[in-house]
Amino acid sequence: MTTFRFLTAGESHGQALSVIVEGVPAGLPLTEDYLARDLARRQGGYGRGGRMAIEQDRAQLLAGVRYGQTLGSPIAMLIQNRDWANWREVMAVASVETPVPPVTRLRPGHADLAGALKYNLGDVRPILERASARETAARVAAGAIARRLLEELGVAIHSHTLAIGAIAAKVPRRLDWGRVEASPVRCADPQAERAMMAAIDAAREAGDSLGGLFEVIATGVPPGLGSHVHWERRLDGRLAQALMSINAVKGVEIGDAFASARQRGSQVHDIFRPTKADPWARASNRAGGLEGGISNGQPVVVRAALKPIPTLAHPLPSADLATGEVTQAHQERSDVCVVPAAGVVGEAMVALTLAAAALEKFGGDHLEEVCRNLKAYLATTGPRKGKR
Ligand code: EPS
Repeated sequence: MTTFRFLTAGESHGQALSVIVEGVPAGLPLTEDYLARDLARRQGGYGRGGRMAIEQDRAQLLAGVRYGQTLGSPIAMLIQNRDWANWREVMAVASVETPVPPVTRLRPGHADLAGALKYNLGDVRPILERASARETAARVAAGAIARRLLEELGVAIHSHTLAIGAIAAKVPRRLDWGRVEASPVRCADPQAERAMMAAIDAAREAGDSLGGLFEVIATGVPPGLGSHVHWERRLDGRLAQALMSINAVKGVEIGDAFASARQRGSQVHDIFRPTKADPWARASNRAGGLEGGISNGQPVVVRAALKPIPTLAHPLPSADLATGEVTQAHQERSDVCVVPAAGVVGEAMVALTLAAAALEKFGGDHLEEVCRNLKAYLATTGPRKGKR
């Protein structure tokens, strides 16, 4: 059986990011323009730094697609780093006569120290280049392919900003995704949006950074993805890992997990309220569409908490990697707040996880086969009518 998987390569200021996505069924319509949409969404968001004015991310499809359709072979993509032109010496592939001075001032909160110790380095440059969230551009390109596949299966994935710093959004009952997409902070609440932008301005002025919370919602997810039978097949665990792997994410929540922990079972669990259209309809979705590590047919709802990014214009007290002496942390051009962009990356990671789980259940070599398998399965998901 082919497993749906992907692998990225690339340093933040190297020549390019590259991605290979494997296990995509043949016959899926796919274009570079489709991928460009999510890449542009990830580049946006109030609070980004100067780098985003340089980059114009576009994933070039190098292999695995012909005449606008996937072939079933591995798909290879390349995203050029425009900024590479300014980093040719620092990030030269071949050895150079006079290497640039090493970066030794450690940034608290960054991978600098742990990475340098682990890889036996006297320069944190090789660590920070790959630890950089630039890599998430490659994930978003891979995630767009997963999204394209999921669209064919009736699944839609959106995200929005719940909080930036101490500013929390009032989430309306019905989310207007058009409003979210038009919002500079990807927030559904106009009042919170203004306060969030002001908070970002204030942090920028103070040479500081801000974290926050985003939520990803996947609708149309069929029941039965993931499994209760082994810990690593549980879809909630797989989604948690996928989200936790996003740079700066330090917390993940499925549905209303943290609020539910403070309540009684009778207030938490989603009671059944059958309708004509759906015998398994629920009165609420506090479980975030997952029970027993399996999707239950309700929207999948996951949230992630980002710490404020650790590169600060007013650097924190730190230590020097070479001498161990107290110094100020390294300062590079950076972003002030990446929560809006992280939501788009979150969508990609959810898409990649759901696509893998969907292909495990409905997998086939061609899209038509996958759709046929899904349709046949859905025909069996009604009330059991005496079935044992
Ligand atoms: C990042 C630092 C900044 C960000 C970068 C992540 O880049 P630079 O050091 O070139 O100014 O803009 O994010 C991206 C380049 C991107 O595409 O998201 C970091 O240190 O993690």
